[in-house]
Amino acid sequence: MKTRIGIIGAGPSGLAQLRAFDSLEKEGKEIPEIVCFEKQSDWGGLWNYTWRTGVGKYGEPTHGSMYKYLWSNGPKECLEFSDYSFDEHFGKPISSYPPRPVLFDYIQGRVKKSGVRKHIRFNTAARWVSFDEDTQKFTLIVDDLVNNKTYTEIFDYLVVATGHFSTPNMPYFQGLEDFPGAVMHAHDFRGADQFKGQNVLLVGSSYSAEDIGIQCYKHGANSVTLSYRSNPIGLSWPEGVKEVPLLENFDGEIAHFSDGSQERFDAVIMCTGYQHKFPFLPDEMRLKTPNCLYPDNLYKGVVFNELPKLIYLGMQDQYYTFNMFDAQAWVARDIMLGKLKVPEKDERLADMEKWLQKSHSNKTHDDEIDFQTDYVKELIGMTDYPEFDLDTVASLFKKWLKDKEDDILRYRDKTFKSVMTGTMAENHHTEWLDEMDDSFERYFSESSAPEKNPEK
Ligand code: FAD
Ligand code: NA7
Repeated sequence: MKTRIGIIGAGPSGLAQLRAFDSLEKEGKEIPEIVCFEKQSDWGGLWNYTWRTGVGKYGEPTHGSMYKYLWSNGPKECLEFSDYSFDEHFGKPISSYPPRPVLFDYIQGRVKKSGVRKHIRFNTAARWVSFDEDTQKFTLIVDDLVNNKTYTEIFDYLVVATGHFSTPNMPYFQGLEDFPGAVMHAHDFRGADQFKGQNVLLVGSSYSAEDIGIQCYKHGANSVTLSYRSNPIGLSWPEGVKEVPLLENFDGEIAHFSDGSQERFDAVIMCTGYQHKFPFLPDEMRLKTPNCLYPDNLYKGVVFNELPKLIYLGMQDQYYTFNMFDAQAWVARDIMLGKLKVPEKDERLADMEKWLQKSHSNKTHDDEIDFQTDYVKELIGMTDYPEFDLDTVASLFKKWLKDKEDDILRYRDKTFKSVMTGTMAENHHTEWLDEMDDSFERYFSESSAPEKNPEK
Protein backbone atom coordinates (compact mmCIF):
# COMPACT_ATOMS: atom_id res chain seq x y z
CA MET A 1 0.00 0.00 0.00
CA LYS A 2 1.26 3.46 -0.91
CA THR A 3 1.74 5.91 1.95
CA ARG A 4 -1.22 8.29 2.07
CA ILE A 5 -0.80 11.92 3.06
CA GLY A 6 -3.71 14.22 3.89
CA ILE A 7 -3.26 17.98 3.77
CA ILE A 8 -5.87 20.32 5.24
CA GLY A 9 -5.81 23.76 3.59
CA ALA A 10 -4.61 24.96 0.17
CA GLY A 11 -3.27 28.35 1.21
CA PRO A 12 0.40 29.23 0.73
CA SER A 13 1.42 26.61 3.36
CA GLY A 14 -0.64 23.73 1.94
CA LEU A 15 0.48 24.66 -1.58
CA ALA A 16 4.10 24.65 -0.40
CA GLN A 17 3.58 21.06 0.76
CA LEU A 18 2.13 20.06 -2.60
CA ARG A 19 4.99 21.77 -4.43
CA ALA A 20 7.58 20.07 -2.19
CA PHE A 21 6.36 16.64 -3.28
CA ASP A 22 5.96 17.81 -6.86
CA SER A 23 9.63 18.86 -7.00
CA LEU A 24 10.62 15.27 -6.22
CA GLU A 25 8.19 13.83 -8.72
CA LYS A 26 9.68 16.09 -11.40
CA GLU A 27 13.03 14.43 -10.63
CA GLY A 28 11.43 11.11 -11.49
CA LYS A 29 11.02 9.94 -7.90
CA GLU A 30 7.93 8.13 -6.72
CA ILE A 31 5.82 10.15 -4.28
CA PRO A 32 3.07 9.12 -1.82
CA GLU A 33 -0.62 9.47 -2.59
CA ILE A 34 -1.64 12.99 -1.57
CA VAL A 35 -5.09 14.47 -1.01
CA CYS A 36 -5.51 18.10 -0.05
CA PHE A 37 -8.84 19.35 1.33
CA GLU A 38 -9.75 23.00 0.90
CA LYS A 39 -12.99 24.44 2.19
CA GLN A 40 -12.93 27.43 -0.18
CA SER A 41 -13.73 27.07 -3.87
CA ASP A 42 -10.20 28.11 -4.89
CA TRP A 43 -6.64 27.99 -3.62
CA GLY A 44 -4.47 30.76 -2.16
CA GLY A 45 -5.85 30.88 1.39
CA LEU A 46 -6.07 34.45 2.66
CA TRP A 47 -4.84 35.74 -0.70
CA ASN A 48 -8.04 34.49 -2.32
CA TYR A 49 -10.05 37.64 -1.56
CA THR A 50 -13.68 37.36 -0.61
CA TRP A 51 -16.21 40.14 -0.13
CA ARG A 52 -18.08 37.82 2.24
CA THR A 53 -18.04 38.18 5.99
CA GLY A 54 -19.65 35.92 8.57
CA VAL A 55 -20.39 32.70 6.73
CA GLY A 56 -19.75 31.61 3.15
CA LYS A 57 -22.08 30.21 0.52
CA TYR A 58 -22.29 26.87 2.33
CA GLY A 59 -22.54 28.26 5.85
CA GLU A 60 -18.87 27.75 6.79
CA PRO A 61 -17.12 30.50 8.79
CA THR A 62 -15.54 32.82 6.22
CA HIS A 63 -11.79 32.25 6.14
CA GLY A 64 -10.73 35.50 4.46
CA SER A 65 -9.30 38.38 6.49
CA MET A 66 -7.84 40.33 3.59
CA TYR A 67 -9.38 43.50 2.25
CA LYS A 68 -9.66 45.64 -0.85
CA TYR A 69 -6.68 47.95 -1.34
CA LEU A 70 -4.37 45.60 0.56
CA TRP A 71 -0.81 45.99 -0.66
CA SER A 72 2.03 43.79 0.50
CA ASN A 73 2.98 44.89 4.00
CA GLY A 74 6.62 43.85 3.56
CA PRO A 75 9.01 43.87 0.58
CA LYS A 76 8.22 41.09 -1.89
CA GLU A 77 11.96 40.35 -1.99
CA CYS A 78 11.61 38.92 1.54
CA LEU A 79 8.98 36.38 0.59
CA GLU A 80 10.18 35.29 -2.87
CA PHE A 81 10.21 31.52 -3.52
CA SER A 82 13.73 30.36 -4.17
CA ASP A 83 12.55 27.88 -6.82
CA TYR A 84 10.24 30.33 -8.63
CA SER A 85 11.35 33.94 -8.87
CA PHE A 86 9.30 37.06 -9.58
CA ASP A 87 11.34 37.40 -12.78
CA GLU A 88 10.30 33.94 -13.92
CA HIS A 89 6.65 34.70 -13.22
CA PHE A 90 6.26 38.26 -14.52
CA GLY A 91 9.11 38.32 -17.06
CA LYS A 92 10.05 41.86 -16.04
CA PRO A 93 10.89 43.76 -12.85
CA ILE A 94 7.96 44.94 -10.75
CA SER A 95 7.78 47.11 -7.63
CA SER A 96 8.68 45.84 -4.15
CA TYR A 97 5.22 46.23 -2.59
CA PRO A 98 2.62 44.92 -5.05
CA PRO A 99 -1.10 44.81 -4.27
CA ARG A 100 -2.83 41.59 -3.25
CA PRO A 101 -4.04 40.51 -6.73
CA VAL A 102 -0.46 40.67 -8.06
CA LEU A 103 0.93 38.55 -5.23
CA PHE A 104 -1.99 36.14 -5.59
CA ASP A 105 -1.09 35.79 -9.26
CA TYR A 106 2.53 35.04 -8.32
CA ILE A 107 1.53 32.36 -5.77
CA GLN A 108 -0.68 30.73 -8.37
CA GLY A 109 2.00 30.81 -11.06
CA ARG A 110 4.19 28.22 -9.39
CA VAL A 111 1.40 25.78 -8.60
CA LYS A 112 -0.21 26.14 -12.00
CA LYS A 113 3.15 25.35 -13.60
CA SER A 114 3.65 22.30 -11.42
CA GLY A 115 0.14 20.96 -11.98
CA VAL A 116 -0.66 20.11 -8.36
CA ARG A 117 -4.29 21.23 -8.56
CA LYS A 118 -5.31 17.64 -9.29
CA HIS A 119 -4.54 16.74 -5.66
CA ILE A 120 -6.98 19.30 -4.22
CA ARG A 121 -10.62 18.69 -3.35
CA PHE A 122 -12.19 22.13 -3.18
CA ASN A 123 -15.34 23.05 -1.26
CA THR A 124 -14.41 20.33 1.19
CA ALA A 125 -14.11 21.09 4.90
CA ALA A 126 -12.24 18.96 7.43
CA ARG A 127 -14.68 18.09 10.19
CA TRP A 128 -12.96 15.69 12.57
CA VAL A 129 -9.72 13.76 12.98
CA SER A 130 -8.90 10.69 15.04
CA PHE A 131 -5.75 8.60 15.31
CA ASP A 132 -5.64 4.84 15.83
CA GLU A 133 -2.64 3.80 17.95
CA ASP A 134 -2.87 0.19 16.69
CA THR A 135 -2.90 0.92 12.97
CA GLN A 136 -0.94 4.19 13.35
CA LYS A 137 -3.35 5.81 10.91
CA PHE A 138 -5.46 8.96 10.91
CA THR A 139 -9.15 8.92 10.11
CA LEU A 140 -10.29 12.22 8.63
CA ILE A 141 -13.96 13.04 8.31
CA VAL A 142 -14.73 15.70 5.71
CA ASP A 143 -17.80 17.43 4.32
CA ASP A 144 -18.25 17.81 0.59
CA LEU A 145 -20.04 21.16 0.85
CA VAL A 146 -21.45 21.26 -2.68
CA ASN A 147 -23.11 17.83 -2.51
CA ASN A 148 -23.84 18.03 1.23
CA LYS A 149 -22.12 14.67 1.78
CA THR A 150 -19.90 13.51 4.63
CA TYR A 151 -17.20 10.91 4.03
CA THR A 152 -14.08 9.47 5.61
CA GLU A 153 -10.49 9.06 4.43
CA ILE A 154 -7.59 7.21 6.05
CA PHE A 155 -4.05 8.65 6.06
CA ASP A 156 -0.59 7.75 7.35
CA TYR A 157 0.37 11.39 7.86
CA LEU A 158 -1.73 14.49 8.32
CA VAL A 159 -0.59 18.02 7.51
CA VAL A 160 -2.55 20.87 9.10
CA ALA A 161 -2.12 24.00 7.00
CA THR A 162 -5.26 25.90 7.94
CA GLY A 163 -3.61 29.23 8.85
CA HIS A 164 -4.12 31.17 12.05
CA PHE A 165 -5.31 34.62 11.03
CA SER A 166 -8.98 33.80 10.58
CA THR A 167 -10.67 33.34 13.93
CA PRO A 168 -10.89 36.75 15.60
CA ASN A 169 -9.83 37.46 19.13
CA MET A 170 -12.72 39.79 19.97
CA PRO A 171 -12.46 41.58 23.33
CA TYR A 172 -15.34 43.16 25.20
CA PHE A 173 -15.34 46.71 26.54
CA GLN A 174 -18.08 47.89 28.83
CA GLY A 175 -20.79 49.81 27.03
CA LEU A 176 -20.07 48.30 23.60
CA GLU A 177 -23.60 46.94 23.40
CA ASP A 178 -24.95 50.50 23.35
CA PHE A 179 -22.39 51.96 20.94
CA PRO A 180 -24.52 53.28 18.07
CA GLY A 181 -22.01 52.88 15.21
CA ALA A 182 -20.39 49.93 13.45
CA VAL A 183 -18.31 47.57 15.60
CA MET A 184 -16.24 45.00 13.74
CA HIS A 185 -13.09 42.92 13.96
CA ALA A 186 -10.25 43.37 11.44
CA HIS A 187 -11.22 39.92 10.10
CA ASP A 188 -14.45 41.46 8.73
CA PHE A 189 -12.87 44.67 7.43
CA ARG A 190 -13.22 44.64 3.65
CA GLY A 191 -12.15 48.15 2.69
CA ALA A 192 -11.78 51.65 4.08
CA ASP A 193 -14.32 53.27 1.76
CA GLN A 194 -17.15 52.87 4.24
CA PHE A 195 -15.29 54.93 6.85
CA LYS A 196 -14.87 58.02 4.68
CA GLY A 197 -15.63 61.13 6.73
CA GLN A 198 -15.89 59.13 9.96
CA ASN A 199 -14.01 59.23 13.24
CA VAL A 200 -12.66 55.69 13.57
CA LEU A 201 -11.29 53.99 16.65
CA LEU A 202 -8.96 51.02 16.17
CA VAL A 203 -8.04 48.87 19.16
CA GLY A 204 -4.63 47.14 18.92
CA SER A 205 -1.07 48.12 18.09
CA SER A 206 0.24 45.59 15.62
CA TYR A 207 0.14 45.00 11.84
CA SER A 208 -3.64 45.16 11.43
CA ALA A 209 -4.04 48.34 13.47
CA GLU A 210 -1.17 49.98 11.61
CA ASP A 211 -2.32 49.06 8.12
CA ILE A 212 -6.08 49.43 8.56
CA GLY A 213 -5.35 52.75 10.29
CA ILE A 214 -3.43 54.14 7.34
CA GLN A 215 -5.95 52.63 4.90
CA CYS A 216 -8.69 54.63 6.65
CA TYR A 217 -6.49 57.74 6.52
CA LYS A 218 -5.74 57.19 2.83
CA HIS A 219 -9.39 56.69 1.92
CA GLY A 220 -10.63 59.79 3.68
CA ALA A 221 -11.60 59.00 7.27
CA ASN A 222 -12.04 62.20 9.25
CA SER A 223 -9.83 60.95 12.10
CA VAL A 224 -8.09 57.71 13.04
CA THR A 225 -7.32 56.83 16.66
CA LEU A 226 -5.29 53.76 17.60
CA SER A 227 -5.67 52.49 21.15
CA TYR A 228 -2.88 50.32 22.56
CA ARG A 229 -2.81 47.87 25.45
CA SER A 230 0.92 47.32 26.01
CA ASN A 231 2.94 49.59 23.77
CA PRO A 232 2.09 52.15 21.11
CA ILE A 233 3.30 51.45 17.58
CA GLY A 234 5.19 54.69 18.08
CA LEU A 235 5.51 55.94 14.51
CA SER A 236 5.26 59.59 13.57
CA TRP A 237 1.73 59.61 12.22
CA PRO A 238 0.30 62.09 9.75
CA GLU A 239 -2.11 64.73 10.96
CA GLY A 240 -5.45 63.12 11.72
CA VAL A 241 -3.94 59.88 13.05
CA LYS A 242 -2.90 59.41 16.67
CA GLU A 243 -2.27 56.79 19.33
CA VAL A 244 -3.89 56.74 22.77
CA PRO A 245 -3.68 54.30 25.71
CA LEU A 246 -6.14 51.48 26.23
CA LEU A 247 -9.86 51.92 25.78
CA GLU A 248 -11.72 51.42 29.06
CA ASN A 249 -15.40 51.72 28.24
CA PHE A 250 -18.06 53.41 26.15
CA ASP A 251 -20.76 55.75 27.19
CA GLY A 252 -22.96 55.79 24.09
CA GLU A 253 -20.72 57.01 21.30
CA ILE A 254 -18.09 58.40 23.72
CA ALA A 255 -15.01 56.25 24.36
CA HIS A 256 -13.10 56.63 27.62
CA PHE A 257 -9.40 55.80 27.74
CA SER A 258 -7.13 54.78 30.59
CA ASP A 259 -5.38 58.18 30.69
CA GLY A 260 -8.73 59.82 31.49
CA SER A 261 -9.22 61.21 27.99
CA GLN A 262 -12.46 60.75 26.04
CA GLU A 263 -13.62 61.11 22.46
CA ARG A 264 -16.65 60.55 20.23
CA PHE A 265 -16.41 57.89 17.51
CA ASP A 266 -18.53 56.75 14.58
CA ALA A 267 -17.03 53.26 14.26
CA VAL A 268 -14.79 50.79 16.12
CA ILE A 269 -12.49 48.25 14.51
CA MET A 270 -10.93 45.67 16.82
CA CYS A 271 -7.45 44.96 15.49
CA THR A 272 -6.87 42.63 18.38
CA GLY A 273 -5.39 39.61 16.63
CA TYR A 274 -6.54 36.06 16.05
CA GLN A 275 -6.86 32.69 17.75
CA HIS A 276 -5.23 29.45 16.63
CA LYS A 277 -8.42 27.46 16.13
CA PHE A 278 -8.69 23.83 15.01
CA PRO A 279 -12.33 22.76 15.50
CA PHE A 280 -11.64 19.55 13.55
CA LEU A 281 -8.94 18.30 15.96
CA PRO A 282 -9.44 16.53 19.28
CA ASP A 283 -7.87 18.01 22.37
CA GLU A 284 -4.78 15.78 22.37
CA MET A 285 -3.83 16.73 18.79
CA ARG A 286 -4.60 20.42 19.01
CA LEU A 287 -1.82 22.97 18.91
CA LYS A 288 -2.46 25.43 21.73
CA THR A 289 -0.45 28.58 21.34
CA PRO A 290 -0.62 32.34 21.23
CA ASN A 291 0.65 34.14 18.14
CA CYS A 292 4.42 33.90 18.62
CA LEU A 293 7.62 33.11 16.75
CA TYR A 294 8.11 29.69 18.31
CA PRO A 295 4.91 27.85 19.29
CA ASP A 296 5.65 25.23 21.94
CA ASN A 297 5.18 21.55 21.15
CA LEU A 298 6.34 21.72 17.54
CA TYR A 299 9.69 20.08 16.84
CA LYS A 300 11.48 22.14 14.17
CA GLY A 301 8.35 24.28 14.24
CA VAL A 302 6.40 21.62 12.31
CA VAL A 303 6.25 18.17 13.98
CA PHE A 304 3.65 17.84 16.75
CA ASN A 305 5.65 16.54 19.66
CA GLU A 306 2.90 14.37 21.13
CA LEU A 307 2.22 12.69 17.80
CA PRO A 308 5.04 13.08 15.27
CA LYS A 309 2.93 11.89 12.32
CA LEU A 310 0.92 15.07 12.71
CA ILE A 311 2.51 18.05 10.95
CA TYR A 312 1.60 21.72 11.32
CA LEU A 313 2.73 24.31 8.76
CA GLY A 314 2.79 28.09 9.07
CA MET A 315 1.75 28.29 12.71
CA GLN A 316 4.39 30.84 13.69
CA ASP A 317 3.98 34.59 13.77
CA GLN A 318 5.42 35.72 10.50
CA TYR A 319 8.17 38.00 9.32
CA TYR A 320 9.06 35.35 6.75
CA THR A 321 6.09 33.91 4.90
CA PHE A 322 6.12 32.06 1.56
CA ASN A 323 9.75 30.93 1.63
CA MET A 324 9.47 29.95 5.31
CA PHE A 325 6.42 27.82 4.47
CA ASP A 326 8.51 26.22 1.72
CA ALA A 327 11.38 25.53 4.12
CA GLN A 328 8.91 23.88 6.50
CA ALA A 329 7.16 21.91 3.78
CA TRP A 330 10.43 20.53 2.42
CA VAL A 331 11.42 19.36 5.94
CA ALA A 332 7.96 17.88 6.48
CA ARG A 333 8.19 16.10 3.11
CA ASP A 334 11.52 14.50 3.96
CA ILE A 335 10.25 13.46 7.38
CA MET A 336 7.17 11.86 5.83
CA LEU A 337 9.37 10.08 3.31
CA GLY A 338 11.65 8.80 6.08
CA LYS A 339 14.61 10.65 4.59
CA LEU A 340 14.87 12.76 7.74
CA LYS A 341 14.61 10.93 11.03
CA VAL A 342 12.56 12.43 13.83
CA PRO A 343 14.58 11.83 17.03
CA GLU A 344 13.17 10.44 20.28
CA LYS A 345 10.96 12.62 22.44
CA ASP A 346 13.73 13.68 24.86
CA GLU A 347 15.88 14.94 22.04
CA ARG A 348 12.93 16.73 20.50
CA LEU A 349 12.14 18.39 23.81
CA ALA A 350 15.73 19.54 24.22
CA ASP A 351 15.75 21.00 20.72
CA MET A 352 12.44 22.83 21.25
CA GLU A 353 13.63 24.10 24.61
CA LYS A 354 16.74 25.55 22.98
CA TRP A 355 14.62 27.50 20.48
CA LEU A 356 12.09 28.55 23.10
CA GLN A 357 14.83 29.95 25.33
CA LYS A 358 16.33 31.74 22.38
CA SER A 359 12.94 33.24 21.48
CA HIS A 360 12.47 34.47 25.06
CA SER A 361 15.62 36.53 24.80
CA ASN A 362 14.31 38.50 21.80
CA LYS A 363 13.99 42.12 22.88
CA THR A 364 13.64 44.12 19.68
CA HIS A 365 12.05 43.60 16.28
CA ASP A 366 15.55 43.22 14.86
CA ASP A 367 16.16 40.35 17.34
CA GLU A 368 12.93 38.75 16.16
CA ILE A 369 14.02 39.03 12.54
CA ASP A 370 17.38 37.44 13.38
CA PHE A 371 15.59 34.71 15.31
CA GLN A 372 13.30 33.79 12.44
CA THR A 373 16.19 34.05 9.98
CA ASP A 374 18.15 31.49 12.03
CA TYR A 375 15.10 29.25 12.17
CA VAL A 376 14.56 29.33 8.39
CA LYS A 377 18.30 28.84 7.83
CA GLU A 378 18.30 25.71 9.95
CA LEU A 379 15.34 24.24 8.06
CA ILE A 380 16.79 25.03 4.65
CA GLY A 381 20.05 23.39 5.68
CA MET A 382 18.15 20.14 6.30
CA THR A 383 16.78 19.60 2.77
CA ASP A 384 17.43 20.27 -0.90
CA TYR A 385 15.24 23.42 -0.95
CA PRO A 386 17.37 25.85 -3.00
CA GLU A 387 19.52 27.91 -0.63
CA PHE A 388 19.46 31.69 -0.75
CA ASP A 389 21.15 34.54 1.06
CA LEU A 390 19.08 34.76 4.23
CA ASP A 391 21.40 37.27 5.87
CA THR A 392 20.61 39.70 3.09
CA VAL A 393 16.88 39.00 3.48
CA ALA A 394 17.25 39.79 7.21
CA SER A 395 18.87 43.10 6.33
CA LEU A 396 15.98 43.89 3.96
CA PHE A 397 13.50 43.25 6.78
CA LYS A 398 15.45 45.60 9.05
CA LYS A 399 15.51 48.26 6.34
CA TRP A 400 11.75 47.81 5.94
CA LEU A 401 11.23 48.51 9.67
CA LYS A 402 13.40 51.61 9.39
CA ASP A 403 11.53 52.81 6.30
CA LYS A 404 8.22 52.48 8.15
CA GLU A 405 9.64 54.51 11.03
CA ASP A 406 10.85 57.17 8.62
CA ASP A 407 7.57 57.53 6.75
CA ILE A 408 4.64 55.18 7.26
CA LEU A 409 2.83 56.69 4.24
CA ARG A 410 5.72 56.24 1.83
CA TYR A 411 7.58 53.08 2.81
CA ARG A 412 5.74 51.18 0.09
CA ASP A 413 7.34 53.38 -2.56
CA LYS A 414 10.80 51.97 -1.75
CA THR A 415 12.48 49.36 -3.93
CA PHE A 416 14.78 46.43 -3.16
CA LYS A 417 17.01 44.03 -5.02
CA SER A 418 16.00 40.38 -5.33
CA VAL A 419 18.29 38.01 -3.42
CA MET A 420 17.23 35.25 -5.82
CA THR A 421 18.00 36.94 -9.15
CA GLY A 422 19.77 40.20 -8.35
CA THR A 423 17.03 42.10 -10.20
CA MET A 424 16.33 45.57 -8.87
CA ALA A 425 12.63 46.29 -8.35
CA GLU A 426 10.94 48.95 -10.47
CA ASN A 427 9.36 52.09 -9.11
CA HIS A 428 5.59 51.73 -9.40
CA HIS A 429 4.10 54.28 -11.80
CA THR A 430 2.08 55.85 -8.98
CA GLU A 431 2.98 56.54 -5.36
CA TRP A 432 1.12 54.30 -2.93
CA LEU A 433 -0.71 57.19 -1.27
CA ASP A 434 -2.12 58.34 -4.62
CA GLU A 435 -2.89 54.89 -5.99
CA MET A 436 -6.57 54.26 -5.27
CA ASP A 437 -6.92 51.24 -7.55
CA ASP A 438 -5.33 47.97 -6.45
CA SER A 439 -6.37 45.93 -9.51
CA PHE A 440 -3.97 43.74 -11.48
CA GLU A 441 -4.88 45.65 -14.66
CA ARG A 442 -4.13 49.06 -13.17
CA TYR A 443 -0.86 47.78 -11.66
CA PHE A 444 0.39 46.64 -15.06
CA SER A 445 -0.96 49.61 -16.98
CA GLU A 446 1.57 52.05 -18.38
CA SER A 447 0.07 55.07 -16.66
CA SER A 448 2.75 57.44 -15.50
CA ALA A 449 0.44 60.33 -14.82
CA PRO A 450 -0.80 59.68 -11.32
CA GLU A 451 -3.93 61.34 -10.17
CA LYS A 452 -3.41 62.92 -6.79
CA ASN A 453 -5.32 61.22 -3.99
CA PRO A 454 -8.45 63.37 -3.80
CA GLU A 455 -8.67 62.71 -0.07
CA LYS A 456 -5.15 63.95 0.70
P1 FAD B 1 -4.00 30.73 5.00
O1 FAD B 1 -3.59 31.67 3.94
O2 FAD B 1 -4.88 31.24 6.08
O3 FAD B 1 -4.67 29.45 4.30
C1 FAD B 1 -5.27 28.41 5.04
C2 FAD B 1 -6.24 27.65 4.15
O4 FAD B 1 -6.84 26.58 4.91
C3 FAD B 1 -7.40 28.49 3.62
O5 FAD B 1 -7.50 28.36 2.23
C4 FAD B 1 -8.63 27.92 4.32
O6 FAD B 1 -9.81 28.01 3.56
C5 FAD B 1 -8.21 26.48 4.58
N1 FAD B 1 -8.96 25.86 5.68
C6 FAD B 1 -9.11 26.34 6.93
N2 FAD B 1 -9.84 25.49 7.67
C7 FAD B 1 -10.16 24.45 6.87
C8 FAD B 1 -10.90 23.25 7.06
N3 FAD B 1 -11.45 22.94 8.24
N4 FAD B 1 -11.03 22.41 6.02
C9 FAD B 1 -10.46 22.69 4.80
N5 FAD B 1 -9.76 23.82 4.58
C10 FAD B 1 -9.60 24.67 5.60
N6 FAD B 1 1.88 37.82 4.44
C11 FAD B 1 2.77 38.38 3.59
O7 FAD B 1 3.77 37.74 3.24
N7 FAD B 1 2.60 39.62 3.08
C12 FAD B 1 1.50 40.36 3.38
O8 FAD B 1 1.35 41.48 2.90
C13 FAD B 1 0.53 39.80 4.26
N8 FAD B 1 -0.60 40.48 4.55
C14 FAD B 1 -1.53 39.91 5.38
C15 FAD B 1 -2.68 40.63 5.64
C16 FAD B 1 -3.67 40.10 6.45
C17 FAD B 1 -4.91 40.89 6.71
C18 FAD B 1 -3.47 38.82 7.03
C19 FAD B 1 -4.52 38.24 7.93
C20 FAD B 1 -2.32 38.10 6.79
C21 FAD B 1 -1.33 38.64 5.96
N9 FAD B 1 -0.15 37.95 5.66
C22 FAD B 1 0.77 38.50 4.80
C23 FAD B 1 0.18 36.67 6.32
C24 FAD B 1 -0.50 35.40 5.81
O9 FAD B 1 -0.71 34.67 6.98
C25 FAD B 1 0.37 34.56 4.86
O10 FAD B 1 0.78 35.33 3.76
C26 FAD B 1 -0.31 33.31 4.31
O11 FAD B 1 -1.58 33.57 3.76
C27 FAD B 1 -0.42 32.17 5.30
O12 FAD B 1 -0.68 31.00 4.57
P2 FAD B 1 -1.33 29.69 5.20
O13 FAD B 1 -1.49 28.73 4.09
O14 FAD B 1 -0.52 29.26 6.37
O15 FAD B 1 -2.73 30.14 5.78
P1 NA7 C 1 -1.23 40.50 16.13
O1 NA7 C 1 0.05 40.82 15.47
O2 NA7 C 1 -1.36 39.21 16.83
O3 NA7 C 1 -1.50 41.69 17.17
C1 NA7 C 1 -2.63 41.73 18.00
C2 NA7 C 1 -2.74 43.10 18.64
O4 NA7 C 1 -3.96 43.16 19.37
C3 NA7 C 1 -1.63 43.43 19.61
O5 NA7 C 1 -1.27 44.78 19.49
C4 NA7 C 1 -2.30 43.19 20.97
O6 NA7 C 1 -1.77 43.98 21.99
C5 NA7 C 1 -3.70 43.63 20.67
N1 NA7 C 1 -4.71 43.08 21.59
C6 NA7 C 1 -5.05 41.79 21.76
N2 NA7 C 1 -6.04 41.69 22.67
C7 NA7 C 1 -6.31 42.95 23.08
C8 NA7 C 1 -7.24 43.50 23.99
N3 NA7 C 1 -8.07 42.73 24.69
N4 NA7 C 1 -7.26 44.84 24.16
C9 NA7 C 1 -6.42 45.63 23.46
N5 NA7 C 1 -5.52 45.17 22.58
C10 NA7 C 1 -5.47 43.84 22.39
O7 NA7 C 1 -2.44 40.58 15.11
P2 NA7 C 1 -2.64 41.48 13.81
O8 NA7 C 1 -4.05 41.25 13.38
O9 NA7 C 1 -2.22 42.88 14.03
O10 NA7 C 1 -1.66 40.84 12.74
C11 NA7 C 1 -1.88 39.51 12.28
C12 NA7 C 1 -1.49 39.32 10.86
O11 NA7 C 1 -2.39 40.08 10.05
C13 NA7 C 1 -0.11 39.77 10.50
O12 NA7 C 1 0.70 38.70 10.12
C14 NA7 C 1 -0.27 40.74 9.34
O13 NA7 C 1 0.46 40.33 8.22
C15 NA7 C 1 -1.73 40.86 9.10
P3 NA7 C 1 -0.54 43.53 22.95
O14 NA7 C 1 0.67 44.09 22.27
O15 NA7 C 1 -0.58 42.03 23.03
O16 NA7 C 1 -0.84 44.17 24.23
